[in-house]
Amino acid sequence: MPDTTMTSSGASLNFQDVSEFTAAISPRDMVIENIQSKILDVPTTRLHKLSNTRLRHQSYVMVSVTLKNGITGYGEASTLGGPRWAEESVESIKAAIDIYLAPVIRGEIASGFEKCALLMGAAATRNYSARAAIEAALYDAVGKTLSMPASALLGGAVRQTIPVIWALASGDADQEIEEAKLKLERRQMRDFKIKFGFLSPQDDIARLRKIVDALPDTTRFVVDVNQGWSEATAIQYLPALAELNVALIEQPLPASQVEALARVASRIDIPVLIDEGAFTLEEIRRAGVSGAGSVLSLKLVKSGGLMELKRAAGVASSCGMQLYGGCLLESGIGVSAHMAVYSTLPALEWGTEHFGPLILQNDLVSSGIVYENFEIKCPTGPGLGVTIAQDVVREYTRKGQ
Ligand code: MUC
Ligand code: MG
Repeated sequence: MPDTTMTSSGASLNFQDVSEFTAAISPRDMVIENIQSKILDVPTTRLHKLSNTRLRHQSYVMVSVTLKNGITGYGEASTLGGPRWAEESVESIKAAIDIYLAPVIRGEIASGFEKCALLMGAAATRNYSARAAIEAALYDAVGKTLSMPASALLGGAVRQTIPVIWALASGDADQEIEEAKLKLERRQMRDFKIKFGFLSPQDDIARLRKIVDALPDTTRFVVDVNQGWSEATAIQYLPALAELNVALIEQPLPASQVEALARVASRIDIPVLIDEGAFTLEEIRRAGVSGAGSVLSLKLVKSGGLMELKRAAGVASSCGMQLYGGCLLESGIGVSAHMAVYSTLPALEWGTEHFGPLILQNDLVSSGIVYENFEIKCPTGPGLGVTIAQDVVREYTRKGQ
């Protein structure tokens, strides 16, 4: 029987619509039946160097979650050069998923995102990448079931595209200039992140100067030291970066040195982008309140899930921090999970750096990720909105796992 109720604003709610809807899709159809994980090693187009690691291939754990209704959702955990950027490795991620996380959510209803997150958090502390990969797969499966994009389940998209930057990280300035010019010519990226810390500060600055001189005056540069400097080195060399008009200095000091980073931030004219130094909501608040970072790099590897990533953005904003859509060289699967969140944030002042699919010799998705006019389009299809390239996945799946 139709039951129509008026709201305080005068709009009518027709409960018959709701019951028809629930009759069509019962939560019981979304019971999690099967969770699989596999390690993939995907070759990159060139050597990618960071202060503390380097890579010629990028490793992932791909997760698939199959529901009672037969629908499968996919998620991905990404690592950079082994357990170096963070403590998780693909091997530890796969073990955490198979042994500790999958058993606690099997039999749960996939759309119970919060409950699943609580169960996973209780089963494994930290292990953020592993937990985020599963949660992404849940959003993909539920979105596909309801024919809705994951962003709609996260509050709804408020932007359709996001400006995207590219990282120059070979250490060879001539190669990096050529690479940057190609990105500009193809209208893929016009701003660049320069990875520092694997050369001496003097050599890194000479390299940067050469790149700055060769690119248009309008180019915006972010310098990421990946924890490679001490406070003294930062005080000595950051003025040279300010002279080169660097827009953001990312994580110059070790992650734990929040007070020292706050001292550095108070002396320089470049905003500090905090990355490895702030994973949890408490760490973000501490960084924001102490002045150690005026911009936060958001990443699933630090938050452990899509909902928590939204909360991270909220906490940072509440401390007056601006937001930067960080990455860990994800394939199109991980990119789409980040985009689902980034597209819904009230503010994302610095755009994103999700260039991962373009540095892989082959992306793990065959459709859904589009770079155009220096921006990345936020996927709009059901779930994460991407199609898995099953042949590519087969080719790069690690043997004997
Ligand atoms: C990082 O530290 O920001 C993102 C781009 C890149 O080259 O490295 C990553 C991780
Ligand atoms: Mg970084």
